[in-house]
Amino acid sequence: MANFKRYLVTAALPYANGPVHIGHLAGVYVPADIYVRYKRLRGEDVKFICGSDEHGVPITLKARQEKVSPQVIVDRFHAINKKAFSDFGISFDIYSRTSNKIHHETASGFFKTLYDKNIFIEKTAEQYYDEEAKQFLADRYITGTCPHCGNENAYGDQCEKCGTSLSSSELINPKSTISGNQPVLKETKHWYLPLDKYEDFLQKWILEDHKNWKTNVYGQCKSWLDQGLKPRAVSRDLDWGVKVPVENADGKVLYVWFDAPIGYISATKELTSNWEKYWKDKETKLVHFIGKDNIVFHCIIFPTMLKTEGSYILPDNVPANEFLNLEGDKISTSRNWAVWLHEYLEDFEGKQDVLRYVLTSNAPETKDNDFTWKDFQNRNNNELVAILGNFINRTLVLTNKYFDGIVPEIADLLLQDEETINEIAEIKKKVEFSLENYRIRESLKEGMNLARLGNKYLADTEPWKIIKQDENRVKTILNICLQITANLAQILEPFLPFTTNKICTLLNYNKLGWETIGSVDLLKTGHKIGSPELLFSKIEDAEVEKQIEKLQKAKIQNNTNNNIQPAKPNISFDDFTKLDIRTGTILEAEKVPKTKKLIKLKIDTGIDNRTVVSGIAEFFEADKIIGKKVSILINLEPRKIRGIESQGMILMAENSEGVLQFVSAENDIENGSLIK
Ligand code: B3M
Ligand code: ZN
Repeated sequence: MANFKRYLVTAALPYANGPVHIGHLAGVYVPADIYVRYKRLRGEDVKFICGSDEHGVPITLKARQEKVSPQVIVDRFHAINKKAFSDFGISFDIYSRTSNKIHHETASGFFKTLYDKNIFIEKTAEQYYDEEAKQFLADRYITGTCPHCGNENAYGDQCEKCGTSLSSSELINPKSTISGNQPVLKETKHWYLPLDKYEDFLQKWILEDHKNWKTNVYGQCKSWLDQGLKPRAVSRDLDWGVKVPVENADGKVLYVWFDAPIGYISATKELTSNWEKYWKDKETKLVHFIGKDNIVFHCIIFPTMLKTEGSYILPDNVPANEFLNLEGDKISTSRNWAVWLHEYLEDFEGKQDVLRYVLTSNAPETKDNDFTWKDFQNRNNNELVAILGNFINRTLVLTNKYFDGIVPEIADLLLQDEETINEIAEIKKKVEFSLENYRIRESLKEGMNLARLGNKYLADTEPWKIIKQDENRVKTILNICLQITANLAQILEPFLPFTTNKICTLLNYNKLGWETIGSVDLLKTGHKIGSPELLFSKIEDAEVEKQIEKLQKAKIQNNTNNNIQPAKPNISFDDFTKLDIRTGTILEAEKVPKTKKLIKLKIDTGIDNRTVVSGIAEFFEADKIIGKKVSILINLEPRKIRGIESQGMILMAENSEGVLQFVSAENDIENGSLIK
């Protein structure tokens, strides 16, 4: 492993179109902060970079919704998020923003360098255009059906359901998100980064030289490279963003994913005049903390940009996390299904470390994980209160009670004491190993084992039982407990900085640094500690129930407002009368083999018995629906589905969650009755 002189750690720049939520925290900001705090505690030279991503369609769409300028939106959320991060103890060295002048200059300078080196392909191609809004429809300005999974609400740049990255020309039934209209194709010129030309370099750099990357990251890169890379447009027809700095480029800005990662560079420039040392010296270790949806941009596109520019270093690691769900459902800003950081900080004042602890213990490092309020309560009550808080409180109470808060001296060390002391150094090694390998969840668990060790030592030695007969023995025991407490104040600092500061205050102690962990001479004999105070308090049922109710309300509101499909365009009466819909009964039903969704039905339509193949198997078991009354469209052109001719279509109602139900007449009306 190379030896690095300094660290440049970046955390994905959140879009300033909404507040930060627990999914962002668990995936990116908490692990990054832990890593950085650990490196600082080791005395390393570290810069921790972040800021708001203020360009791109997510911002302009939000501005359009609210009928305000994009600047109003980014000003609002930049302020909210900057404050929330800081109040939560995320210790960025700088939280910048991409609407800054320094960023516009840096990003356009970067583009210009590549342009002058003839890296880009300049190409005119047809793109979707909204004639009513008079605008080209980039990225999220266009939705349609995903060609891979059939999701009808896929965006022009990505399908959120199956995760595939798309280009708008692939969408089936494209629709403008601005007007709802069907767009037309129109020619426009753009600059493309020819990723295909750098495949060999990327193959080697990632697949051979970075086999140590997390499996989820390595796997995604491999699958991109295996599929073959294509040139990618790095400009857009928009009026919000960094202007394309070449002639004849009116109305064109840099693609947000071109300028945003350059934001890491601009922020470093803003932070220090020494910025080049961090970006251009091979002895700097560059680490990007991101969520899994950002992998391709940080592992393939940005490195290609850096490489072609020529003077920059490339990331040493990109420890991307998977996603955190909330109470069994995908976190969603638009559906308001989230726990917002700024709201948490209000509702749980002074409990930053509880959330930091829960999100780390349950971090989605190797797979998606679920946050539940019940688990939050349990981890607080059964781990922070019962293990960590309990050990430290007992140590401080007993020291005050028996020795007036003065650190007693060690008399003789028994084997039991020595084993306990040795264990501290072992734990330090394990925490270090996990942190160096970005296994943050595991490292917290190891760190908490020190508190477990303390509790076990107290339970085994029972000082309260022997204080009368053997005060000297109790002195030794409490000295060791106090040393464990001081060690905890250091080893847990990256994870629980608010708590470890409190522990230091209670001990009347200043942290000495990572290397001293393992020592049992952190608190000198005769040192006076403060009086005990509880570090954590129990979280009651009522508190978490309130949060669950809050979520439930959001869900109800959503179902009534947002998720119901908008009305389709009007049709003529004649169009309607062409439909022949009848009442019928299901006579037979069997699952179509080797399919997930299909059931083959035999329907009595009143005029005949016919076969219909229906995509309802996810919602119904075949043998349970025999005898059901249904409505059936009988004059739909027959078509072959999996080799079976389907002669009609059963009408189904789909609710906002995608759950299907049969549409059938209320009374026992005879089969073949016309529905009109
Ligand atoms: N703003 C995407 C996101 O928030 C984007 C990250 C930019 S990092 C350079 O998921
Ligand atoms: Zn899809």
